[in-house]
Amino acid sequence: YVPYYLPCPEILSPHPQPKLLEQRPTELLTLTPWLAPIVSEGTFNPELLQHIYQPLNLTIGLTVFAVGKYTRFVQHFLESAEQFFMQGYQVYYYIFTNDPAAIPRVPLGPGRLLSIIPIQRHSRWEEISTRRMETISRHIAQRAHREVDYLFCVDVDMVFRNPWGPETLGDLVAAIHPGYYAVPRQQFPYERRHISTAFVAENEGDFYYGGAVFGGRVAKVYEFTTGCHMAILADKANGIMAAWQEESHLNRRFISYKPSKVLSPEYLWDDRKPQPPSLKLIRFSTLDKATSWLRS
Ligand code: 5GW
Ligand code: MN
Repeated sequence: YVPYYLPCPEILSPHPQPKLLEQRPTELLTLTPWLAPIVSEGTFNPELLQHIYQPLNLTIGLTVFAVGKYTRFVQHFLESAEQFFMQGYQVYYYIFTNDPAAIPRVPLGPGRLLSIIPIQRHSRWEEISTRRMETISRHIAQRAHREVDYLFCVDVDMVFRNPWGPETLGDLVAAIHPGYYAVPRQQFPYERRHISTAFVAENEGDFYYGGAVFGGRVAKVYEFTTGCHMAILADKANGIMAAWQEESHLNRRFISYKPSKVLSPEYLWDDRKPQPPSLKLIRFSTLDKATSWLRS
């Protein structure tokens, strides 16, 4: 349990007054209809948040998968995370890989730990991208629930470009997909077949979330990943693979179990897209990888 306001002297130090009647801090929506904050640059005061969260002595876990050729992304990913991810907090990296010897030794800052966890290599790529929920769920039950307070689960083919801090912490956190933030929900690439457990009707859906970033308090991430895994298993039993595999199940689940915090596409961007003026600070972004070449 994280108390929101601590009576520490620093939060009494001067900071700008919040203005109830002033113009909006950003062009983006800042609150969902279920009253979850939508986090983007301008909506929070980093110094104030640091004063609130630093004394809580939290440990933040970060899982990534690096299977097969994707081990080559680890170096850049980790170096950028060392620079920008939860700077000043205790961080526990968990790297799941079929090839531990291929994981480079990146020097880590104080309070930061890394664990390499061997996993099997699956031949079909659909398998790789439907095993993450199961693997994370099991890992939390076996280990991570004791080691971290919050856990983020992200793609490895990405880099941090600007600070990612305690503004991202919440019970259950989703990130808006960079490809669909301006698209009507009828056009979201949800699973549309009724026979799948990931089915979403035309008149359902809030935001289209990316499968490359989710997280929250570790117990909530356990419930979330276990639920997604069960739904994937049910589909498998019926011989079905959802349109966008785990991302389809993640999106289905976030409709029924709303995230308590939503990250704007600043936290899940794609460098192949031009940065729109509504996004002030790109913090975490997909590398322009030669997809076809990597997947061959
Ligand atoms: C390989 C081919 C096709 C799809 C996925 C993979 C793959 C993914 C792989 O061979 N090895 C691997 O470690 N992954 C993990 O799954 C990486 O952490 C990767 O970031 C994540 C999601 O796969 P991506 O990044 O290829 O998916 P998109 O939707 O971001 O392109
Ligand atoms: Mn990716």
